Amino acid sequence: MPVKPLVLLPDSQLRLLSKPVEGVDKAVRKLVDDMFATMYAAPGIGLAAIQVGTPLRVVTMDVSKRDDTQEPMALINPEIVWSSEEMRVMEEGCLSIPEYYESVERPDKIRLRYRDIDFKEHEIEADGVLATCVQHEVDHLNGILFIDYLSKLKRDRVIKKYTKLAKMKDEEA
Ligand code: GNR
Ligand code: NI
Repeated sequence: MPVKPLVLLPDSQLRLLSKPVEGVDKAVRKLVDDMFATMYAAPGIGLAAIQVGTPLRVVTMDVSKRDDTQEPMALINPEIVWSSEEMRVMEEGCLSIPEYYESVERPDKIRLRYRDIDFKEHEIEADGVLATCVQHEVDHLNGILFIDYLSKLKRDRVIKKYTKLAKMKDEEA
């Protein structure tokens, strides 16, 4: 289960529209395994396939609070089929934008349709951290980042900072 390198801002891959999975084969199972390894190593509570460079509609997630009770979830082709009028604000971060956190307002509750690792369809309701995380991950599948919800001033500042950092790393290499 190798840990994969994360795709970081301002990499244009993060703006791709990820493609639906047609069925779960060996390659998709390996992708999910690698994504769990990468997500837990980071550590993060969610990961979209594009963050490891694969433009498929695959998400891993674990919003459990304690380390000793892992609750791994793999979401294939997740779709938000309903969201509440009621909103909530949560501080968000993203593994593709390391060590940057900002408050984002999103629907408080959602209804999620997805397929599991056996390609079986499920529909669940989510609220709290799970609802926030699902919305953040589904956004990734559509090329949207949480900084897109901030003011243009804040967003431009963040992009500039990470562009500089990427250039510095490039020159090192
Ligand atoms: O690890 C993560 N934490 C987090 C916190 C608040 C809202 C969303 C997230 S997702 C993030 C991992 C990530 O970048 N997933 O795409
Ligand atoms: Ni993210």
